[in-house]
Amino acid sequence: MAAEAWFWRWGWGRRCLGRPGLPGPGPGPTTSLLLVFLLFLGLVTSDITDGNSEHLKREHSLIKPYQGVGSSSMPLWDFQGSTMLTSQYVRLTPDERSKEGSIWNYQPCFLKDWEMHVHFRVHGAGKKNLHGDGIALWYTRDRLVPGPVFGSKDNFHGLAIFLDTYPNDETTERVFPYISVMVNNGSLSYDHSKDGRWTELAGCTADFRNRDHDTFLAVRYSRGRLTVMTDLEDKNEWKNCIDITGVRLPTGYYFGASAGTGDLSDNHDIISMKLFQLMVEHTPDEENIDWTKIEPSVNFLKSPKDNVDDPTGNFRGGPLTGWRVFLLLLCALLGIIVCAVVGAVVFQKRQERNKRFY
Ligand SMILES: *[C@@H]1O[C@H](CO)[C@@H](O)[C@H](O)[C@H]1NC(C)=O
Ligand SMILES: [Ca+2]
Repeated sequence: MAAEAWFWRWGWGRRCLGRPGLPGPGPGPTTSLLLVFLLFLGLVTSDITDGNSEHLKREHSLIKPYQGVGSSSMPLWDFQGSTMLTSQYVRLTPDERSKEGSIWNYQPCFLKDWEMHVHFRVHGAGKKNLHGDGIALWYTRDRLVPGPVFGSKDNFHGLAIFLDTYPNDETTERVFPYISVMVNNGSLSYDHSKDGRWTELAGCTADFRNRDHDTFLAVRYSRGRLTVMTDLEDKNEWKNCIDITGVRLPTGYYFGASAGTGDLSDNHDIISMKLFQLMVEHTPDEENIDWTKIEPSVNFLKSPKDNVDDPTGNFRGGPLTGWRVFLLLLCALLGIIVCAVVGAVVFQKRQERNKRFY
Protein backbone atom coordinates (compact mmCIF):
# COMPACT_ATOMS: atom_id res chain seq x y z
CA MET A 1 0.00 0.00 0.00
CA ALA A 2 2.82 2.38 0.92
CA ALA A 3 4.63 1.57 -2.29
CA GLU A 4 1.51 2.22 -4.29
CA ALA A 5 1.04 5.58 -2.66
CA TRP A 6 4.63 6.43 -3.30
CA PHE A 7 4.37 5.47 -6.93
CA TRP A 8 1.29 7.55 -7.46
CA ARG A 9 2.79 10.55 -5.79
CA TRP A 10 5.74 10.26 -8.06
CA GLY A 11 3.57 9.77 -11.12
CA TRP A 12 1.50 12.86 -10.50
CA GLY A 13 4.19 15.01 -8.98
CA ARG A 14 6.37 14.62 -12.03
CA ARG A 15 3.84 16.35 -14.17
CA CYS A 16 4.17 19.49 -12.07
CA LEU A 17 7.33 20.19 -14.04
CA GLY A 18 5.09 21.32 -16.83
CA ARG A 19 3.76 24.18 -14.76
CA PRO A 20 5.43 27.49 -15.29
CA GLY A 21 6.84 28.99 -12.12
CA LEU A 22 6.47 25.91 -10.00
CA PRO A 23 9.56 23.95 -9.05
CA GLY A 24 9.60 20.30 -9.93
CA PRO A 25 10.11 17.59 -7.33
CA GLY A 26 13.86 17.69 -7.94
CA PRO A 27 16.28 14.77 -8.15
CA GLY A 28 16.54 12.47 -5.20
CA PRO A 29 16.76 8.81 -4.28
CA THR A 30 13.64 8.23 -6.33
CA THR A 31 15.52 9.10 -9.51
CA SER A 32 18.04 6.28 -9.19
CA LEU A 33 15.35 3.87 -8.05
CA LEU A 34 13.36 4.92 -11.08
CA LEU A 35 16.30 4.25 -13.37
CA VAL A 36 16.66 0.74 -11.96
CA PHE A 37 12.95 0.29 -12.39
CA LEU A 38 12.96 1.47 -16.00
CA LEU A 39 15.97 -0.74 -16.78
CA PHE A 40 14.12 -3.74 -15.40
CA LEU A 41 10.98 -2.71 -17.19
CA GLY A 42 12.86 -2.50 -20.46
CA LEU A 43 14.62 -5.84 -19.92
CA VAL A 44 11.79 -7.92 -18.57
CA THR A 45 8.61 -6.50 -19.99
CA SER A 46 9.26 -4.59 -23.16
CA ASP A 47 5.58 -4.64 -24.14
CA ILE A 48 4.25 -2.93 -21.03
CA THR A 49 3.97 0.81 -20.79
CA ASP A 50 4.28 2.37 -17.38
CA GLY A 51 1.13 4.41 -17.94
CA ASN A 52 2.89 7.53 -16.87
CA SER A 53 4.55 8.91 -19.94
CA GLU A 54 2.55 11.70 -21.46
CA HIS A 55 2.40 14.35 -24.13
CA LEU A 56 0.87 17.78 -23.99
CA LYS A 57 -1.81 18.19 -26.63
CA ARG A 58 -1.72 21.81 -27.69
CA GLU A 59 -4.99 21.60 -29.65
CA HIS A 60 -6.89 20.64 -26.48
CA SER A 61 -5.06 23.00 -24.14
CA LEU A 62 -5.69 26.56 -23.05
CA ILE A 63 -2.37 28.21 -22.31
CA LYS A 64 -1.18 31.80 -21.92
CA PRO A 65 -0.93 33.85 -24.09
CA TYR A 66 -4.46 33.01 -25.09
CA GLN A 67 -3.99 32.90 -28.83
CA GLY A 68 -6.56 30.95 -30.77
CA VAL A 69 -9.35 31.81 -28.38
CA GLY A 70 -12.54 33.24 -29.80
CA SER A 71 -12.55 35.02 -33.13
CA SER A 72 -9.18 34.16 -34.58
CA SER A 73 -8.46 32.46 -37.88
CA MET A 74 -7.47 29.23 -36.15
CA PRO A 75 -9.76 28.96 -33.19
CA LEU A 76 -8.87 26.43 -30.48
CA TRP A 77 -11.43 27.59 -27.94
CA ASP A 78 -14.83 29.27 -28.14
CA PHE A 79 -16.43 31.22 -25.35
CA GLN A 80 -19.89 32.34 -24.47
CA GLY A 81 -21.90 34.35 -21.93
CA SER A 82 -20.11 36.52 -19.40
CA THR A 83 -16.70 35.03 -20.24
CA MET A 84 -14.01 37.68 -20.55
CA LEU A 85 -10.41 37.29 -21.67
CA THR A 86 -7.49 39.14 -20.13
CA SER A 87 -3.79 38.51 -20.69
CA GLN A 88 -3.56 36.69 -17.35
CA TYR A 89 -6.76 34.67 -17.04
CA VAL A 90 -10.09 33.72 -18.58
CA ARG A 91 -12.85 35.03 -16.33
CA LEU A 92 -15.97 32.87 -16.71
CA THR A 93 -18.01 35.09 -14.42
CA PRO A 94 -17.22 38.33 -12.61
CA ASP A 95 -18.16 38.77 -8.93
CA GLU A 96 -21.68 39.87 -9.90
CA ARG A 97 -25.14 38.35 -9.58
CA SER A 98 -26.83 36.16 -12.21
CA LYS A 99 -23.93 35.66 -14.60
CA GLU A 100 -23.00 32.57 -16.54
CA GLY A 101 -20.15 31.93 -18.91
CA SER A 102 -18.24 29.09 -20.48
CA ILE A 103 -15.23 28.26 -22.61
CA TRP A 104 -15.12 25.24 -24.90
CA ASN A 105 -12.47 23.44 -26.84
CA TYR A 106 -13.07 23.69 -30.57
CA GLN A 107 -12.00 20.17 -31.51
CA PRO A 108 -13.47 16.94 -30.20
CA CYS A 109 -10.94 14.81 -28.34
CA PHE A 110 -10.21 11.32 -29.67
CA LEU A 111 -7.69 10.27 -27.03
CA LYS A 112 -8.59 7.13 -25.09
CA ASP A 113 -6.43 7.95 -22.10
CA TRP A 114 -5.88 11.49 -20.97
CA GLU A 115 -5.12 13.76 -18.09
CA MET A 116 -6.30 17.36 -17.76
CA HIS A 117 -4.56 19.84 -15.49
CA VAL A 118 -6.60 22.90 -14.63
CA HIS A 119 -5.10 26.01 -13.06
CA PHE A 120 -8.07 27.93 -11.67
CA ARG A 121 -8.99 30.63 -9.19
CA VAL A 122 -12.25 31.27 -7.34
CA HIS A 123 -12.26 34.50 -5.40
CA GLY A 124 -14.57 37.30 -4.38
CA ALA A 125 -15.69 39.78 -1.75
CA GLY A 126 -18.34 37.49 -0.26
CA LYS A 127 -17.76 36.31 3.29
CA LYS A 128 -18.32 32.74 4.44
CA ASN A 129 -21.27 31.14 2.68
CA LEU A 130 -22.15 34.36 0.87
CA HIS A 131 -20.62 33.42 -2.44
CA GLY A 132 -21.43 31.08 -5.31
CA ASP A 133 -22.01 29.00 -7.23
CA GLY A 134 -18.83 27.48 -8.62
CA ILE A 135 -17.13 26.04 -11.69
CA ALA A 136 -17.94 22.93 -13.73
CA LEU A 137 -15.36 21.16 -15.86
CA TRP A 138 -16.79 19.20 -18.76
CA TYR A 139 -16.07 16.39 -21.18
CA THR A 140 -19.36 16.27 -23.08
CA ARG A 141 -21.03 15.61 -26.41
CA ASP A 142 -22.52 19.11 -26.69
CA ARG A 143 -20.70 22.36 -26.29
CA LEU A 144 -21.48 26.05 -25.84
CA VAL A 145 -25.06 25.47 -24.69
CA PRO A 146 -25.89 27.70 -21.71
CA GLY A 147 -28.06 26.29 -18.94
CA PRO A 148 -28.71 25.92 -15.22
CA VAL A 149 -25.82 23.59 -14.30
CA PHE A 150 -23.04 26.03 -13.38
CA GLY A 151 -23.82 27.97 -16.53
CA SER A 152 -24.12 24.97 -18.83
CA LYS A 153 -26.90 22.70 -20.06
CA ASP A 154 -28.58 20.03 -17.95
CA ASN A 155 -29.21 16.41 -19.09
CA PHE A 156 -25.78 16.46 -20.66
CA HIS A 157 -23.98 13.50 -22.24
CA GLY A 158 -20.60 12.83 -20.68
CA LEU A 159 -18.55 13.75 -17.64
CA ALA A 160 -18.83 16.72 -15.28
CA ILE A 161 -16.62 17.73 -12.38
CA PHE A 162 -18.31 20.29 -10.13
CA LEU A 163 -16.33 22.71 -8.00
CA ASP A 164 -19.27 23.76 -5.85
CA THR A 165 -18.66 26.63 -3.41
CA TYR A 166 -22.15 27.08 -2.00
CA PRO A 167 -24.25 24.57 0.01
CA ASN A 168 -27.73 25.02 -1.51
CA ASP A 169 -28.97 22.12 0.57
CA GLU A 170 -29.22 23.64 4.03
CA THR A 171 -29.58 20.25 5.68
CA THR A 172 -26.28 18.96 4.32
CA GLU A 173 -23.60 17.89 6.75
CA ARG A 174 -20.97 18.38 4.08
CA VAL A 175 -18.27 21.00 4.28
CA PHE A 176 -18.05 23.29 1.25
CA PRO A 177 -16.39 24.04 -1.17
CA TYR A 178 -17.06 20.54 -2.40
CA ILE A 179 -15.81 18.77 -5.53
CA SER A 180 -17.94 16.03 -7.08
CA VAL A 181 -18.17 14.06 -10.31
CA MET A 182 -21.19 13.01 -12.36
CA VAL A 183 -21.51 10.87 -15.49
CA ASN A 184 -24.65 11.28 -17.57
CA ASN A 185 -26.16 9.73 -20.70
CA GLY A 186 -28.69 12.52 -21.00
CA SER A 187 -31.25 10.89 -18.74
CA LEU A 188 -30.19 12.49 -15.45
CA SER A 189 -30.92 15.98 -14.24
CA TYR A 190 -28.60 17.85 -11.88
CA ASP A 191 -30.52 18.88 -8.76
CA HIS A 192 -29.07 22.25 -7.89
CA SER A 193 -31.09 22.55 -4.66
CA LYS A 194 -29.43 19.36 -3.37
CA ASP A 195 -25.97 20.20 -4.77
CA GLY A 196 -26.29 17.21 -7.10
CA ARG A 197 -26.30 14.80 -4.19
CA TRP A 198 -28.42 12.11 -5.90
CA THR A 199 -26.39 11.96 -9.07
CA GLU A 200 -22.86 12.29 -7.77
CA LEU A 201 -20.48 9.33 -8.04
CA ALA A 202 -17.91 10.53 -5.54
CA GLY A 203 -16.62 13.74 -4.04
CA CYS A 204 -14.46 15.49 -1.50
CA THR A 205 -14.24 18.71 0.45
CA ALA A 206 -11.61 21.05 -0.99
CA ASP A 207 -10.74 24.48 0.35
CA PHE A 208 -9.96 26.25 -2.92
CA ARG A 209 -11.72 29.60 -2.53
CA ASN A 210 -9.91 32.90 -1.83
CA ARG A 211 -6.48 31.34 -1.60
CA ASP A 212 -3.44 33.60 -1.93
CA HIS A 213 -1.51 31.09 -4.00
CA ASP A 214 -2.15 29.09 -7.19
CA THR A 215 -4.77 26.36 -7.08
CA PHE A 216 -4.81 23.32 -9.38
CA LEU A 217 -7.01 20.36 -10.15
CA ALA A 218 -6.12 17.29 -12.21
CA VAL A 219 -8.47 14.81 -13.84
CA ARG A 220 -7.14 11.55 -15.16
CA TYR A 221 -9.20 9.12 -17.24
CA SER A 222 -7.60 5.86 -18.25
CA ARG A 223 -9.04 2.37 -18.78
CA GLY A 224 -12.26 3.14 -16.98
CA ARG A 225 -10.54 4.66 -13.99
CA LEU A 226 -11.36 8.25 -13.14
CA THR A 227 -9.09 10.09 -10.74
CA VAL A 228 -9.42 13.66 -9.51
CA MET A 229 -6.59 15.27 -7.59
CA THR A 230 -6.13 18.72 -6.15
CA ASP A 231 -3.12 20.88 -5.39
CA LEU A 232 -4.42 23.68 -3.18
CA GLU A 233 -1.82 24.05 -0.44
CA ASP A 234 1.01 25.58 -2.48
CA LYS A 235 3.15 22.51 -1.88
CA ASN A 236 3.36 21.33 -5.49
CA GLU A 237 1.83 18.05 -4.39
CA TRP A 238 -1.25 16.27 -5.67
CA LYS A 239 -3.80 15.20 -3.09
CA ASN A 240 -6.32 12.51 -3.85
CA CYS A 241 -9.94 13.64 -4.07
CA ILE A 242 -11.76 11.08 -6.20
CA ASP A 243 -10.70 7.68 -7.49
CA ILE A 244 -13.35 5.43 -9.06
CA THR A 245 -13.36 2.68 -11.64
CA GLY A 246 -15.94 1.34 -14.05
CA VAL A 247 -16.42 4.68 -15.80
CA ARG A 248 -17.15 4.42 -19.51
CA LEU A 249 -16.73 7.48 -21.68
CA PRO A 250 -16.62 7.69 -25.47
CA THR A 251 -14.01 9.48 -27.51
CA GLY A 252 -15.01 12.44 -29.64
CA TYR A 253 -16.45 14.62 -26.87
CA TYR A 254 -15.47 18.21 -26.04
CA PHE A 255 -13.58 19.66 -23.10
CA GLY A 256 -14.99 22.78 -21.53
CA ALA A 257 -15.36 24.83 -18.39
CA SER A 258 -18.30 26.90 -17.22
CA ALA A 259 -19.36 28.87 -14.18
CA GLY A 260 -22.48 30.51 -12.86
CA THR A 261 -23.54 32.99 -10.20
CA GLY A 262 -27.02 33.50 -8.75
CA ASP A 263 -28.00 35.70 -5.84
CA LEU A 264 -24.47 35.10 -4.61
CA SER A 265 -21.37 35.51 -6.72
CA ASP A 266 -17.62 35.07 -7.15
CA ASN A 267 -14.98 35.61 -9.78
CA HIS A 268 -14.50 32.26 -11.51
CA ASP A 269 -11.20 32.27 -13.38
CA ILE A 270 -9.43 29.68 -15.51
CA ILE A 271 -5.73 30.38 -15.91
CA SER A 272 -4.87 27.29 -17.91
CA MET A 273 -6.17 23.91 -19.01
CA LYS A 274 -3.50 21.48 -20.16
CA LEU A 275 -4.41 18.18 -21.71
CA PHE A 276 -1.88 15.35 -21.67
CA GLN A 277 -2.14 12.16 -23.66
CA LEU A 278 -1.36 9.15 -21.48
CA MET A 279 0.60 6.47 -23.29
CA VAL A 280 -1.38 3.39 -22.35
CA GLU A 281 -1.55 0.23 -24.39
CA HIS A 282 -4.86 -1.39 -25.18
CA THR A 283 -5.63 -4.95 -26.13
CA PRO A 284 -6.76 -5.75 -29.69
CA ASP A 285 -10.25 -6.38 -28.25
CA GLU A 286 -10.34 -2.86 -26.92
CA GLU A 287 -8.93 -1.39 -30.11
CA ASN A 288 -11.64 -3.04 -32.18
CA ILE A 289 -14.44 -1.22 -30.39
CA ASP A 290 -15.72 1.99 -31.96
CA TRP A 291 -14.94 4.26 -29.02
CA THR A 292 -17.09 7.07 -30.36
CA LYS A 293 -20.17 4.85 -29.92
CA ILE A 294 -19.69 4.17 -26.19
CA GLU A 295 -22.58 5.36 -24.01
CA PRO A 296 -21.41 7.28 -20.94
CA SER A 297 -22.06 5.00 -17.99
CA VAL A 298 -20.72 3.77 -14.68
CA ASN A 299 -20.55 0.18 -13.59
CA PHE A 300 -20.84 0.02 -9.83
CA LEU A 301 -21.01 -3.76 -9.61
CA LYS A 302 -17.35 -3.76 -8.73
CA SER A 303 -16.19 -1.93 -5.68
CA PRO A 304 -14.56 1.35 -6.66
CA LYS A 305 -11.80 0.44 -4.24
CA ASP A 306 -10.61 -2.77 -5.86
CA ASN A 307 -8.74 -0.96 -8.57
CA VAL A 308 -10.05 -3.00 -11.46
CA ASP A 309 -9.04 -1.27 -14.63
CA ASP A 310 -11.79 -2.63 -16.75
CA PRO A 311 -15.34 -1.31 -16.68
CA THR A 312 -16.93 -4.07 -18.75
CA GLY A 313 -14.97 -7.25 -18.30
CA ASN A 314 -13.97 -7.16 -21.97
CA PHE A 315 -10.56 -5.83 -21.25
CA ARG A 316 -9.35 -8.64 -19.01
CA GLY A 317 -5.83 -9.86 -19.59
CA GLY A 318 -4.59 -6.38 -20.41
CA PRO A 319 -1.13 -5.28 -19.39
CA LEU A 320 -0.34 -4.75 -15.73
CA THR A 321 -0.53 -1.23 -14.45
CA GLY A 322 2.71 0.55 -13.71
CA TRP A 323 2.76 0.20 -9.96
CA ARG A 324 1.92 -3.48 -10.01
CA VAL A 325 4.81 -4.12 -12.36
CA PHE A 326 6.99 -2.04 -10.09
CA LEU A 327 5.99 -4.06 -7.01
CA LEU A 328 6.59 -7.32 -8.85
CA LEU A 329 10.04 -6.22 -9.95
CA LEU A 330 10.86 -4.93 -6.48
CA CYS A 331 9.93 -8.33 -5.06
CA ALA A 332 12.07 -10.07 -7.69
CA LEU A 333 15.00 -7.78 -6.87
CA LEU A 334 14.62 -8.43 -3.13
CA GLY A 335 14.42 -12.17 -3.84
CA ILE A 336 17.69 -12.06 -5.79
CA ILE A 337 19.42 -10.12 -3.01
CA VAL A 338 18.20 -12.55 -0.35
CA CYS A 339 19.38 -15.54 -2.44
CA ALA A 340 22.78 -13.91 -2.95
CA VAL A 341 23.22 -13.23 0.78
CA VAL A 342 22.11 -16.73 1.79
CA GLY A 343 24.40 -18.22 -0.87
CA ALA A 344 27.36 -16.19 0.38
CA VAL A 345 26.76 -17.23 3.98
CA VAL A 346 26.45 -20.91 3.05
CA PHE A 347 29.60 -20.68 0.94
CA GLN A 348 31.51 -19.07 3.79
CA LYS A 349 30.29 -21.68 6.28
CA ARG A 350 31.43 -24.45 3.97
CA GLN A 351 34.85 -22.83 3.54
CA GLU A 352 35.22 -22.68 7.33
CA ARG A 353 34.21 -26.31 7.71
CA ASN A 354 36.70 -27.29 5.01
CA LYS A 355 39.42 -25.38 6.86
CA ARG A 356 38.59 -27.26 10.02
CA PHE A 357 38.95 -30.62 8.25
CA TYR A 358 42.40 -30.00 6.89
C1 LIG B 1 -29.07 5.99 -19.25
O1 LIG B 1 -28.88 5.91 -17.85
C2 LIG B 1 -30.01 5.44 -17.15
C3 LIG B 1 -29.74 5.56 -15.67
O2 LIG B 1 -28.42 5.84 -15.37
C4 LIG B 1 -30.33 4.03 -17.57
O3 LIG B 1 -31.47 3.56 -16.90
C5 LIG B 1 -30.57 4.02 -19.07
O4 LIG B 1 -30.76 2.69 -19.52
C6 LIG B 1 -29.39 4.64 -19.82
N1 LIG B 1 -29.73 4.74 -21.24
C7 LIG B 1 -28.89 4.34 -22.19
C8 LIG B 1 -29.35 4.57 -23.60
O5 LIG B 1 -27.82 3.81 -21.96
CA1 LIG C 1 -24.23 24.31 -4.66
